[in-house]
Amino acid sequence: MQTVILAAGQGTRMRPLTERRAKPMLPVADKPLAAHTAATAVDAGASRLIIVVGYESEAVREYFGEEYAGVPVEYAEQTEQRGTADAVRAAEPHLDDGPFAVLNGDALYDEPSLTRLYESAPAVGSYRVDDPTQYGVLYTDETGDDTRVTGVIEKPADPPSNLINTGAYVFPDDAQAWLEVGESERGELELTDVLERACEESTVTAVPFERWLDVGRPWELLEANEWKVGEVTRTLTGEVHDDADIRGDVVVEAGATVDAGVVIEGPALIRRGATVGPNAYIRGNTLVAEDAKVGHSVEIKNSVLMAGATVGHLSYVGDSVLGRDVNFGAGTTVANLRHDDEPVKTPVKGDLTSTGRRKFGVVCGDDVKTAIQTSLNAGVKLDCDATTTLGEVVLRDKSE
Ligand code: TTP
Repeated sequence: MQTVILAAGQGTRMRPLTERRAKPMLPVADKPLAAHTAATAVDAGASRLIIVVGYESEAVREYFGEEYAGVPVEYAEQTEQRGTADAVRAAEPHLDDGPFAVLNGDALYDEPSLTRLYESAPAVGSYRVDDPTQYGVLYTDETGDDTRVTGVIEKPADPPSNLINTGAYVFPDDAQAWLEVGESERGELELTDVLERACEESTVTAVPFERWLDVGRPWELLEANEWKVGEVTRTLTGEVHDDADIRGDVVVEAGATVDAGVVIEGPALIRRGATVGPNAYIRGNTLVAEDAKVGHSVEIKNSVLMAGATVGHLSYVGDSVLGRDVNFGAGTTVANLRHDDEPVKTPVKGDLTSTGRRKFGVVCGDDVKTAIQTSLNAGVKLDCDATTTLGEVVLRDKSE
């Protein structure tokens, strides 16, 4: 099945992590987010990939090259990010005759569900949630058959079902001619209008997905890593000191070093070139990416340290994302819990938004540097290159 992967978006809700890279290139366990999408698609039956790129596209092209997971890869450039239908229209000249799949390059899917989607064309992946009001919700057949989709509605106050649209589709051949859609209420050219047309012209099946994650906001990058780091199996190929205590499913890649006195509780992934310790404590669901450093008396829990990030000494980092080459001064401490036990909130494009998480720490863009004894409040975001002074208490998002 020819498969279009959408990876041109600007990822504005993911700022500051997407200031210098496309969202699909954010690290999730051992590869970029979109590489999980692509690998799962190939396992499910994708025979060729057409990746739609736009924002920060060079790194995407460089990573995937001309072949990925044994199938050929082509690229379509979407010059202006006008919406998902416009993105597929950019890919249309690359499509052969026949049905085609479309997947979001910023979502994780489980392989058995995606295989069922590919086998059920035309079809849309659905996911059952308790409260669908903030999603695209599927109308299903009025006879009570919830496998036949008859339409879709965005963020309805009164949802017609609790099946939401995962943004994974297999469209019929004819849909290649339906990509010219009008602007939606929010001013975008939307693929859901093409889905509506497919529902009118053919029988579209809703394929229930067992697992699915849309990665749009910073805490969802933590959830993506909880999923994929959670799947690693114990492999200690790197240099692990005899006096280190490695518990459970931990991967220490070749070229990584774990020094004396370190305790690592799995699942955790320590990538090549990274150094941990002496005397550091890494707790579950943590990714320490390439060349990152976790030093003496540092505790890291449920966090992502991107490539080259350094937490040198005497610091605590919990439920946080540290961008590329971030450097935390000694004694930098992250708060990740409110005293009232309410979910931590953080601004997303200016609107204070609940993360839905009781524990959430901080998000640092690339090259942030904190001075010694910095205290960072739960939910705070620091833009790329931001710095703090000695003993600074950061209570709100910081841009410089
Ligand atoms: P969104 O998550 O709606 O958009 P985005 O990735 O730009 O993020 P944000 O809203 O935070 O700015 O997009 C869904 C998928 O479609 C995602 O994989 C990106 C892709 N996309 C395009 O390829 N082109 C586009 O014009 C748009 C809007 C999205």
